[in-house]
Amino acid sequence: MEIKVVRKVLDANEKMAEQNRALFKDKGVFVINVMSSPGSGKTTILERTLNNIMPGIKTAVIVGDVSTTHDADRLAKSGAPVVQVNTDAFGGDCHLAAHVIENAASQLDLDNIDLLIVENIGNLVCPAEFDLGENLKVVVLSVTEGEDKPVKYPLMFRVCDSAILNKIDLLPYLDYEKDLAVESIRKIHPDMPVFEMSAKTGDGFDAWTDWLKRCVSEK
Ligand SMILES: Nc1nc2c(ncn2[C@@H]2O[C@H](COP(=O)(O)OP(=O)(O)O)[C@@H](O)[C@H]2O)c(=O)[nH]1
Ligand SMILES: [Mg+2]
Repeated sequence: MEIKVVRKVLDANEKMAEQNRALFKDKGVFVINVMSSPGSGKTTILERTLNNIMPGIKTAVIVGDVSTTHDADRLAKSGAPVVQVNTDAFGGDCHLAAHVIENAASQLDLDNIDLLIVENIGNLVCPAEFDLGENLKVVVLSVTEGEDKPVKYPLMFRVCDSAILNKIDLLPYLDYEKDLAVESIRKIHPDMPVFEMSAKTGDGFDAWTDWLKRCVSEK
């Protein structure tokens, strides 16, 4: 019984995601969905990404959190239009769903946007199950989270199109085996691009934005 209920929720989400995909395609908007556990650096990466790709690429952001507008406030400083979604208004969901994106996107001038970035709610489990109608999914893993997270949360790493290994500036202070982390990602998703970077120092950042720019230009 419980499985049927979950199935229905996911089927309804899939329908809405297809509608979103058609709308974004019609409007010529490329959409990426950035996911990770809380604190791995999504907002910091996006702050630097927006500074790097704008104004060349007209970008907007939808950011999800259970509560507060902290991330939207940080990202709005770039000048990009930002819509904050707080899920505590509807039960504190731990992920963004397609109907939430549809609603948030209706507050944006899609005719004037090339790239829409979604910062999902910090969680390595639920967001992986919800298609939003995006073109690409990106997972961020930071070096303070342990090398084994990809094999512990395989669905996230399977469904994503690229991975960012963030906070490499901290490696000298940790017993973290970076190669083991990359190997752990490759075990789940053998040919996925992995961008090793520090969003704090900017080290390794260009490979990520070059890839993103290429994806947007090839849309
Ligand atoms: N040392 C270091 N800290 C970082 C880096 N990226 C983010 N942080 C810090 O990690 C914390 C969480 O970052 P935030 O961007 O809010 O993560 P989010 O919850 O995934 O959006 C903040 O204190 C950031 O300053 C990085 O590359 N290196
Ligand atoms: Mg954030």
